[in-house]
Amino acid sequence: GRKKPWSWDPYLEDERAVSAPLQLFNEFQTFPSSRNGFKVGMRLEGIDPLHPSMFCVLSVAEVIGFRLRLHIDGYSECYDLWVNSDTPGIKPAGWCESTGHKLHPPKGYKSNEFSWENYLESQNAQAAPKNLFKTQSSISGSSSGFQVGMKLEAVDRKNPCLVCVATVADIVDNQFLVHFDNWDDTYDYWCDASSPYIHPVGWCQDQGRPLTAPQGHPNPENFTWEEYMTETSTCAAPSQAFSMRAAHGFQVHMKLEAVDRRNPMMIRVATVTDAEHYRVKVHFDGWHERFDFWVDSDRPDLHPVGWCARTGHPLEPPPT
Ligand code: MLZ
Repeated sequence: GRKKPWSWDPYLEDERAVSAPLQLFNEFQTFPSSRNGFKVGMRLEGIDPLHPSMFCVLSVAEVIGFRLRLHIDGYSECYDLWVNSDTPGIKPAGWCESTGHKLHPPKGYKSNEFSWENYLESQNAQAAPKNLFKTQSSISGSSSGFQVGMKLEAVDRKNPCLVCVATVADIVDNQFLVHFDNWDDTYDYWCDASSPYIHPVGWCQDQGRPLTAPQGHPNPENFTWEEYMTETSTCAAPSQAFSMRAAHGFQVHMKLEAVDRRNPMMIRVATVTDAEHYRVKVHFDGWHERFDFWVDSDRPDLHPVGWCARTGHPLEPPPT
């Protein structure tokens, strides 16, 4: 006979499981209020995830439901990235120029010889219309207090036991780019004032924790902020600007839909199997525990039960 398609309701009943309540998800995780209007071939600008300080020329390579596969023009497909169509990391063609950001041109073009007009013509392509991009809901002053060049102490997300000397390197809407002094941009990350990974100057000292000095500092053991900020003529981000968010409310056993990081085209049936203040451990139902992973609870690749059905994306049921 024909197999009934998999669906959440009977599964939750059989498993005696609960779905993670909607209010635990943020605006980039919950059911979207807009449609995905992007079409394959459209061009746009956006952040290169491997170099978060760089804005690149992107093209829409695939559209599935609310999600997009983006290709970095001129580079290998292995750098393609999947995003939700409301990600703040993508901007319309011309955004860099109008906001004073450097646009990294497609491979083979020099920065000074790239123009959107000529490029679109040569590619016989269309720029993604501006109205397809989510406009920042919050007033763009909500990174208030943070300014480019200000210093802070930040967790190195690639080496999470290190808190390091860092600088606000860029600000877009209510997000800012954390850069580690004298390191390359592969450690950079975007966050907002409520991130639990950033602290004001002096935090490590107050906490009795070691602070990692800038790379190449002549005397890292005896680093002092006062000397360093004098030498570099910089100032500290004001401590009132930091507004660490409350811990998430996810609990063990709650069900959700999560992007498979090994194959980010797929969204799978998943369960929270452990939790910390700002992270959850995600297990893919029916898969071996070795595929479990810890992730920040606010990542836009975690979604409430029903998100795939609502947005027209396939959901991978547990293997039987
Ligand atoms: N083991 C690494 C640490 C890098 C830390 C960078 N922090 C911003 C290395 O030395 O490459």
